[in-house]
Amino acid sequence: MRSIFVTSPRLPNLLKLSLNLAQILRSRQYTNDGKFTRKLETALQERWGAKHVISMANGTLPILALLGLLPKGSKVLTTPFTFAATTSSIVYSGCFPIYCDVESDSGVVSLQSVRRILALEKVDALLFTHVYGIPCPVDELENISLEYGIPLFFDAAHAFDVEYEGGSVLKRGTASTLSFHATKIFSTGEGGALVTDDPDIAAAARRFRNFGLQDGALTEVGINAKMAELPAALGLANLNGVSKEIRRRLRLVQKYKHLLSDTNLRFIDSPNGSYIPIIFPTEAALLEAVRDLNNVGVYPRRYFFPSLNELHFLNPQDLERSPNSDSLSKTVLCLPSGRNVNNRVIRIITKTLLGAKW
Ligand code: T4K
Repeated sequence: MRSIFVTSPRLPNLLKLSLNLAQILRSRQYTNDGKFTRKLETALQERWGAKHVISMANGTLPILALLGLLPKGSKVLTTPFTFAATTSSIVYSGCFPIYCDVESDSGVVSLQSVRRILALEKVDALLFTHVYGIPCPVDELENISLEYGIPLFFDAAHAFDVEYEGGSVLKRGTASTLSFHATKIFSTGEGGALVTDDPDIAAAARRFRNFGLQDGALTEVGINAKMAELPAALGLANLNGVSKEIRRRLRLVQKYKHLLSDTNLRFIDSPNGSYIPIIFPTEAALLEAVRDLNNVGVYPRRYFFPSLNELHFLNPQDLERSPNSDSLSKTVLCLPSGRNVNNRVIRIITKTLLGAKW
């Protein structure tokens, strides 16, 4: 069997992509707010009913753009069960991460933990991840954001097309960020975006991604975070297939669940199938299963390991421990969901898991 990785990108509409590429090459405009990046931004705005979608070169840059709005030294309440980019961006921006714990069954932020920390410490902003696309408790967090007068940012890297209370979850809070990396359900190769209804944040993000330039004049410190035309063209050729891809992945989950129903593995349900996470009873069981899967050429991934509060270079300031994040980071494994995962591959994976000695 060919190696099976945790994911693989869906192929774009090749005819559409070739036509897009030909246009870009003929126009000789490769970047700097070109036709295809603008077209992609408009398509995404319409898709989610969002006022502003600002494309960027990857999904880390929009987080940096938001944190750059805070004074240096700000304290940002966040969770340790997420990809390194969420916390690294806080540290990189000269701010301090303060961790609260997550829910034990989903990995999204625990409201009780947020409340406990806020009673102990003054924080300047909230940054929470919709882990595996599962919406955070958005309503309650918006109330907390209002009550404390602090911005609420969502790292929505996994939450493409996720709905919350009848609308896109990306429109909630002060702003959300997305990743369009090759491993995501919608991909531009590398890419990302900031989504907000706030015109001032949108304008600041546009200046941030273009060296701090506004209308040709340098107004502040910025960097180069622009998405180029080629990734935007790839995204536009991918966009029509995303809903189908989400449905395909959700069907895969049902098959995995069915074949593993007699085990004590617990599934975490991702609303858009961006990941297929399962929770093992112990870390030893997970490691055993990974070894057995690797032996048959299957490479699942430990998203997210370790719990980020354990990394000293990320300046952890734990006001309380994060037992649920610690436990999930040790016991969650994401199963393959890529295009090459067919019925035969699922049977091999589930048979291997069933046969493992854990
Ligand atoms: N916030 C959150 C919550 C995030 O999860 C992420 C990124 C970010 C922020 C930052 O967004 P970006 O700046 O990355 O846009 C991956 C991705 O690099 C990263 O985007 C993602 N989250 C993270 C969870 O996972 P790796 O190190 O696991 O990727 P890699 O290269 O090992 O790829 C995994 C598998 O995917 C490979 O075994 C094969 C397959 N693959 C990979 C690539 C790159 C392909 O089939 N094609 C490809 O081009 O980090």
